[in-house]
Amino acid sequence: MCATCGCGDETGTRITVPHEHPHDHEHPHDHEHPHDHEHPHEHPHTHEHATETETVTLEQKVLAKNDLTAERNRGWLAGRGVLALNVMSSPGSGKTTLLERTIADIGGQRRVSVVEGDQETMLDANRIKATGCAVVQVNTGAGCHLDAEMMRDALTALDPEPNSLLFIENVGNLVCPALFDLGEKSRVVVISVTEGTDKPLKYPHMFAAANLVIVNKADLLPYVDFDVDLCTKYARSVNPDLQMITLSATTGQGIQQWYDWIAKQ
Ligand SMILES: Nc1nc2c(ncn2[C@@H]2O[C@H](COP(=O)(O)OP(=O)(O)OP(=O)(O)O)[C@@H](O)[C@H]2O)c(=O)[nH]1
Ligand SMILES: [Zn+2]
Ligand SMILES: [Zn+2]
Ligand SMILES: [Zn+2]
Ligand SMILES: [Zn+2]
Repeated sequence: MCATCGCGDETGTRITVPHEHPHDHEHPHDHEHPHDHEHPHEHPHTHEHATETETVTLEQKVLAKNDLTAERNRGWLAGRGVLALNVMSSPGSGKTTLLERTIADIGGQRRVSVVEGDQETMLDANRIKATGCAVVQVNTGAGCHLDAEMMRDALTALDPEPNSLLFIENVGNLVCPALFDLGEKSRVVVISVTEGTDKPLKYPHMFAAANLVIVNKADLLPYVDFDVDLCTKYARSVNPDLQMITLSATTGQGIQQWYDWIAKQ
């Protein structure tokens, strides 16, 4: 677990048992039933929440430092005319597969390089390397996201060519990566049709911070219960400006929309 973003820290955890009787907080029932509510309610108490306060302060400091480094990265990239796209998703939704095909299809027209993020292994970097593209792998160990310092070090190691295209494949995780600006131009979230229509509602921060959502594995739509229109509606309920593209990284159906989107960035 990662100490910086507070995952694994239980102070912010809420446990709510859904129950059937909508009430206005008067609780005039005579039985005892301890429960938590989704909505904020008063609980006047006199003890200090020292630990919570410290955690919040530390998190704010970490994020402020991250954002400063991210701005430096952004300047560094802009100075070279490098277009950086941060690609995020849950594990296995198809980020590396999409990048492999993208490099094969448009790598001839424009230089491409890749920063690969994973907790362990060089597997993804090796897959990208096999396409002939420059790549660095960032292994985060216990960490669940890339941060701006990792990005800075990766950029130094990669040294992308002026006016090239840089893909950042973030660690497979729909939660923490949303918090960390890396200095990228745009954020792309990949979800696949096997994950369920409700992902944008369950991981709203990720979708709120995105510029584009790719619904991948469209070739599997006939076999799974996934509603693209409803997913689009959910995604736009957390971020009305979201662009949505449905495609298949393996068959290539719909993929031209992705290349058109990149060309417009
Ligand atoms: N049917 C189908 N399978 C796909 C598609 N894209 C990827 N896959 C498969 O999904 C699996 C995971 O794909 P990856 O590209 O490794 O996923 P990833 O998002 O890079 O995974 P992590 O790096 O572990 O987060 C592989 O077995 C792919 O072949 C697609 O469009 N259709
Ligand atoms: Zn985490
Ligand atoms: Zn009640
Ligand atoms: Zn991958
Ligand atoms: Zn984290």
